[in-house]
Amino acid sequence: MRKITSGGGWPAVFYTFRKAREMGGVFKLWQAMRSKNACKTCALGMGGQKGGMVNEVGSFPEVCKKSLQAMAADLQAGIKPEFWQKYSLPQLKSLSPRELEHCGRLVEPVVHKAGASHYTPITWEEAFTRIAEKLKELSADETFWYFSGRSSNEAGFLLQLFARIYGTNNVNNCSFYCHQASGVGLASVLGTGTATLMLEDVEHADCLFLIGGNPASNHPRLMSTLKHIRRNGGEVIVINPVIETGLVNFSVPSDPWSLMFGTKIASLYVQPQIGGDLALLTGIAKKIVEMGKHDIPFLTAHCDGWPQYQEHLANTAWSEICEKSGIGIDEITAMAKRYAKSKHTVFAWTMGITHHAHGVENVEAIANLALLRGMVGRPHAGLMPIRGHSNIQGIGTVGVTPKLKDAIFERLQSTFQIKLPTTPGRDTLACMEGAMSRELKFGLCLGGNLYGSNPDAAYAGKSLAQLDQLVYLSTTLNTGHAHGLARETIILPVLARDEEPEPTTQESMFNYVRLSDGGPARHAGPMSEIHVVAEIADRVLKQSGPIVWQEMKSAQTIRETLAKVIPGLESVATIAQTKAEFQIPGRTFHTPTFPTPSGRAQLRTHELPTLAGAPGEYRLMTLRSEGQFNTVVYEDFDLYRNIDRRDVILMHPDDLQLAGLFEDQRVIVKSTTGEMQGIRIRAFKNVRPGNVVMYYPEANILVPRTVDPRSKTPAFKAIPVTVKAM
Ligand SMILES: Nc1nc2c(c(=O)[nH]1)N[C@H]1C(S)=C(S)[C@@H](COP(=O)(O)OP(=O)(O)OC[C@H]3O[C@@H](n4cnc5c(=O)[nH]c(N)nc54)[C@H](O)[C@@H]3O)O[C@H]1N2
Ligand SMILES: Nc1nc2c(c(=O)[nH]1)N[C@H]1C(S)=C(S)[C@@H](COP(=O)(O)OP(=O)(O)OC[C@H]3O[C@@H](n4cnc5c(=O)[nH]c(N)nc54)[C@H](O)[C@@H]3O)O[C@H]1N2
Ligand SMILES: [Mo]
Repeated sequence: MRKITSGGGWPAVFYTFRKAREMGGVFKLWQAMRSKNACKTCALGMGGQKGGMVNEVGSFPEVCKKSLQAMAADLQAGIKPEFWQKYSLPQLKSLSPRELEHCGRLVEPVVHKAGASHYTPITWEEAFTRIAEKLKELSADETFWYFSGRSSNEAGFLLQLFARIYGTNNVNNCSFYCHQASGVGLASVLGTGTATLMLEDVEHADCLFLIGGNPASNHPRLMSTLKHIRRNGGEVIVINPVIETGLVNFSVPSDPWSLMFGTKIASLYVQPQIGGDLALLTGIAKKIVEMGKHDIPFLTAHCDGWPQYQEHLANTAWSEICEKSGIGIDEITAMAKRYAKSKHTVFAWTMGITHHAHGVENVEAIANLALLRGMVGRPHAGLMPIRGHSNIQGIGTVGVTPKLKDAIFERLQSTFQIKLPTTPGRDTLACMEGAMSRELKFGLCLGGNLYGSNPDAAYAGKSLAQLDQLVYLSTTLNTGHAHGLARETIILPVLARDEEPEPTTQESMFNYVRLSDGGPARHAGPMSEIHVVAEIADRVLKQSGPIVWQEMKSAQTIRETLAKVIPGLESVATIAQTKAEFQIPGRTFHTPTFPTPSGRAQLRTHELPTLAGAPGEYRLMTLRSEGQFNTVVYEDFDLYRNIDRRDVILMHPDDLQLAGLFEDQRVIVKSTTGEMQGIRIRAFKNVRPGNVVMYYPEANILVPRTVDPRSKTPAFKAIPVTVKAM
């Protein structure tokens, strides 16, 4: 097999043509990809009214493999009615995530009752009746409502509105397993929960810290921005326990020179221990202060807590920093020197930062480091959580959180003369626990794979099994539909974004609201998410004050409501007519005034956490391969890491030698939560010794339900495990 030395490049280009052939020709794929709909994969923000494959600064063509895969999945044929008779539940359970995804598009509602051997197709009418009857029978706080981040603002808003008027705040989204720590950490320091800058700012930065993320696979279109920074002589400093090939060298497919010769991405690559970032970030800050390169006028004029932070840095010993990060003083100095030279620094991060029991503190430490040199509140610099799902940010903006923002709560109550519930809502894991204890009896999932994304997979399966009824609104089959079953499980097939009968809106990670045109339905059976929600609400509530639920089937009517109640979304009322996509006001900070009570940023200080794991254990991170989108696996091969299969553990050759283990050996991997037998070893020199890697979602059997107390996000990336020969 040819060794991959660069991310992107020809493999990505060949892949495009191969996919195009499978999907009925280059023209069909091109048409689908160029339609005016926001891209379906990550939250970098592509498409919308500028047309598919165009980013927010207008550069084209920005293609990525994942957007092709997602499109290909939606272009699949419908699952035939015979399928449900042919495949029994045990058979569905034996299918891999990839096989389930490739069964085809869901086109008719189906139901499964505990003990039955098969799912059975039912009519929409029957499905709605069953759901409405159950909801009428239960009290509202016995239900929960989980949202993934692919649905539109309109669908997300409508469903959370229904859940609240029905009477519960058990409304949450997959952020609790994703970027919640970013929102909480940014809010605690700056009073805002999202990126402080725009894509254009990033393009002009002269230094970018990329911490705990693998955008070469997960946000490929960010790579052209990183390339741009390097070409302009800027620095890209990568902090990651794994050397990701695509972050060393990447061939940007849309750039002929880069495609031929590749572009060096990282100018400095630092490999801390898993979970060592907080110590490392503190170390860089300490060094900056020792070098006298901090911005005292900025710190005194625009920040609170500088004296305490200064004292904390001075009192934290270098020995502790080096031990708890795994990085020596020389490397920390090299990073600090580069940062000290920069005039415009951007700090970007992903799951390597948030998936820890100290995820919020990690984010606060990043914000501290940026504030130390006044890199927030000026153009071409700032903080950038690289978001996951394509509309995860919009889903949060429109109120899909247990606690509504005060302004939204008040506006909803006064606009509609309704009374909203005030009992605290549960976060995602708390809903799973509520299901286990039978406090919760009903769940509805607007997309996603709640079972597959959960820590402690065995627990997740058991807890969902306690529910009376679980309803999934899905486009394709996933492991949740086979392993995450309640006493009664109903799957409702829905339309994808580019099949919606009316335009819908989405928000990118740069706070930019896009308009998707929708398009013709590819199959007769699926229904628009908005229609499904309105039908259920109509049967349960009929009318709530002035809200007639049947009328809420119109995306335009919902947008008019959004404009009235969601601060910053005023112009969505007319966006379908004006086509004017826009930046949400008040979220981009080009001047150093922040939405905190004092208008100043709040520096935070932290104890440095000890590294996870005892002697004889390794620290395990669970992550994504090149060929998957979350729990959906498109192909088993992990291209850039050059790993041929998924039932593997990646270990450094030195660790293998020390433990007397060898390549391809079958081992038992064990954590306090679970064990996996027959896992194969892959020697992987790119991981820092002492740390090991496995693929999510398969490895979720091993992930404990330990959460960061502030964000409620599980520590998916720092799991102590033992590895023993079988
Ligand atoms: N192709 C594709 N694109 C996606 C997704 C997908 O599954 N596939 N998922 C989408 C979603 S929802 C999300 S949230 C994002 C996820 O995007 P990423 O966060 O890039 O995804 P992960 O695979 O979880 O990768 C985490 C990276 O963090 C590193 N890491 C692990 N532990 C640590 C640590 O302790 N410190 C540091 N500094 N680094 C660490 C790992 O080595 C790895 O490179 O991508 C989005 N885009
Ligand atoms: N161990 C471990 N666990 C993790 C992570 C990790 O890194 N390690 N990452 C976590 C993260 S960052 C996240 S975001 C979660 C992911 O959590 P989720 O968002 O819950 O999971 P996905 O796999 O993205 O959901 C995919 C399913 O969504 C459905 N779908 C796709 N498009 C649409 C649509 O347009 N409408 C509707 N209604 N449905 C649609 C399809 O049926 C598909 O099977 O997992 C988390 N879990
Ligand atoms: Mo995510």
